[in-house]
Amino acid sequence: PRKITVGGAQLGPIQRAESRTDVVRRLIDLLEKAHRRGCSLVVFPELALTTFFPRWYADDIAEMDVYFEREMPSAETQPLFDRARELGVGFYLGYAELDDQGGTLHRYNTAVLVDQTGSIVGKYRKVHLPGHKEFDDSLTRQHLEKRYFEPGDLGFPVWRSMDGVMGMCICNDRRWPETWRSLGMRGVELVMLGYNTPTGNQHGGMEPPHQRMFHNHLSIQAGAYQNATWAVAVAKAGVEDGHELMGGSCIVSPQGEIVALASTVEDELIVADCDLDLCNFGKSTIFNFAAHRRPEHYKIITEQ
Ligand code: ING
Repeated sequence: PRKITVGGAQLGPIQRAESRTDVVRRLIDLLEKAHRRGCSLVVFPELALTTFFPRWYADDIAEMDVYFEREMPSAETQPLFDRARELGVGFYLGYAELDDQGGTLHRYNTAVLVDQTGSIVGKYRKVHLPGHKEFDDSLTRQHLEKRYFEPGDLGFPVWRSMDGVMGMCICNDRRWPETWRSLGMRGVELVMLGYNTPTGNQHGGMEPPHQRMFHNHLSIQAGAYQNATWAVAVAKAGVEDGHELMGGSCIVSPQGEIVALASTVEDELIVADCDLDLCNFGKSTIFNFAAHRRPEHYKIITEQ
């Protein structure tokens, strides 16, 4: 069987004042712990190098470029790549990407997949950006990803790596079935994703905490089950400068069952042995797309 031991490296809060160097130290500690527990792949959260800055408004978005990476690896993140290569552990890393395309700056909410040799196998840019673009004073909390990021322009690719078909998405993407099915159509066997999910809503209300966690796991379990794929979903959690993010990092099997679950809102490693061949059952029976899908009736899904 094609077994891969995967770690979900949940991060506790990153305060606005915290340096990348301090954060990279935390990432390396989690990576080394994962290696000690037999992992050959580790998933870090969305925007894993900085605080969740889209909660803050800046008139000139260039003010937020301090939270972006112009290159990956950068000087601050090189130690993580070096240590991962030494230990032979691949990883998913979420970060804010500043891409200079011939003098024009483009900003994306990005994740990279790095293999056990420390080289970048693939890049994904978040497609579903939640929230709003302008300051909205009717809200108790801002969520300005549409202000600081462009929608991803790379689609939902998969990469053959680590003896399987690997896919990535980011945070809000997990709530959209289109994300999972796009990856499923490409034969994905393990979807990695990081998230930063505020607990309070933007209208001052607090959904019952169990409801927010329920929707998180519901989305991931459904996506995994309906596309017969493993899913590793990893939070940045805890209170960042007074703003709370939920935890609930989990590893979900191709049958949609949670096989590993975080119990804290701090730096915490969860681990599971993922047998990629467990995907074969769903892909060859209930979710045998070639045998059962009727795309002639689905056109509406791609309409505006
Ligand atoms: N965060 C949230 C998420 O999709 C959100 C936005 C929060 C949507 C609560 C719905 C409910 O998990 C990001 N960064 O996408």
